[in-house]
Amino acid sequence: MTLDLFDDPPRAAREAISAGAFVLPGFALPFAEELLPAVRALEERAPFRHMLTPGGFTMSVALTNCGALGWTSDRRGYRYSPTDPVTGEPWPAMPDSFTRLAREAASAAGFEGFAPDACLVNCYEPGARLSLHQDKDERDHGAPIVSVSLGMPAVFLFGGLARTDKTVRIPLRHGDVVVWGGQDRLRYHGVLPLKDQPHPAFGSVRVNLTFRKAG
Ligand code: MD3
Ligand code: FE
Repeated sequence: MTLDLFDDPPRAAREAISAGAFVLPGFALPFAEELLPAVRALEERAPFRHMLTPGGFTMSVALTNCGALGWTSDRRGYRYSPTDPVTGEPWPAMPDSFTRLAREAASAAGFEGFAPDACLVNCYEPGARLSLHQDKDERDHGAPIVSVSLGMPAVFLFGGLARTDKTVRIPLRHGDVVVWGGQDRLRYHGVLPLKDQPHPAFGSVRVNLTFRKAG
């Protein structure tokens, strides 16, 4: 573990959760100033919406996308699509600040040359949660996934390759980045219901950027 001496209290610069999963505490903080306006501009063109699961439930997390491909869900299933079903337009391009952050974070975790083509943006209000699931709709399971937490803190659940495997809880704060690759890419994971702990800039929301190579 490498200590970041500029942090007060000091936190590890990079913490391994398992062989292919790393938390980079505060890695996104130097980008935060650019990220909030970029999210605002994105939601103007592709608003956050609550999608329907194939089972007929409305997700408590609202989401949108940017990049060449966007993740969508409806009664017919989950898939990646080049267009936003709400507007009929292509998803907005991935802002440069997003692409740079994802690439640098992947590299800091040992995955060189990460070039995401999809950024799923999740928006959590108090009480919203994400139940245990696997991310397996992407074609390239060899590429890592980079997740950036902004706004209110959350507790992330990190499980195993079977839904019933025990989970560990990982608290994530504004600016934390998590990178998953290798075998850990297909682990079950989720987010506990969010508590209302307003963030000075984001208010009572948590925004999570998830970068993937989907196509
Ligand atoms: C762990 N989002 O959008 S970060 C999702 O905080 C999603 O909004 C969560 O799970 C969030 O699908 C968690 C992203 C994440 C993505 C893939 C993973 C975590 C992962 C794959 C394996 C283990
Ligand atoms: Fe996921």
